[in-house]
Amino acid sequence: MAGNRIPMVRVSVLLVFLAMYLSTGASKRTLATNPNQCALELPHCKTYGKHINVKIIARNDLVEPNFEEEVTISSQPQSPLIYFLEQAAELNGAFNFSATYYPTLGYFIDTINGVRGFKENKTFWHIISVDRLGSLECGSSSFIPINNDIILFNFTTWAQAGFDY
Ligand code: B12
Repeated sequence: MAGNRIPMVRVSVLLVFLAMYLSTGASKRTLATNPNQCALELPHCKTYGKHINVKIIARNDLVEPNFEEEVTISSQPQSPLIYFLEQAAELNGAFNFSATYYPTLGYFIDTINGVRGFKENKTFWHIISVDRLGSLECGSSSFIPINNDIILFNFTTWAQAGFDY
């Protein structure tokens, strides 16, 4: 009797571990069943629901050479503004940007098409919701546009933007 009980205990322990492994979902995350893991997970992480259209305008009337670029991003999942900037750069070779990540605040947009703001002359890329909210009260990682929003990145001075620091 005692000789039979030991293998039974071993089998039970194995079954308990197998059940725990399956319930964590670990078996579903192997490379064999999900070879393109990043591509599959990115849309899931970024999606906030419905698909929207957003127009992005980058305007530099301040330093030479002046420019204005406009990109309309159509039917993309509603997400923070930074995602639409990424899409604008993907869609239009004439639009590019760089940003610095600040913990708790997200991305600060440093340059658009190579034009950079400086503390020394108090210039920056001011973010404005053209037809709805005016000057944004949060940055491109926190602001989530709604359908048909027009977002202007205007290269300007702190004073012109109303920031008298
Ligand atoms: C000074 C300041 C600015 C200056 C920064 C100049 C500089 N390089 O020194 C200027 C005028 C450029 C600025 C711009 C903006 N700002 Co500002 N700014 C501030 C302020 C008053 C003080 C920051 C500071 O000096 N902290 C002290 C230093 C020692 O800490 P720090 O971590 O090194 O500070 C840096 C960051 O705060 C960064 N920074 C400044 N503003 C922003 C905004 C965002 C979104 C990010 C990621 C970083 C960032 O620049 C600071 C200096 O290097 C804060 C309010 C506050 N009391 O914190 C708002 C604040 C941080 N700004 C804010 C906002 C919304 C903006 C803008 C998005 C406004 C706009 N509509 O365009 C833009 C950024 C646009 C872009 N290009 O991405 C919000 C951020 C809210 C949020 N959760 O997203 C704050 C909190 C004000 C608020 N509404 O309450 N800002």
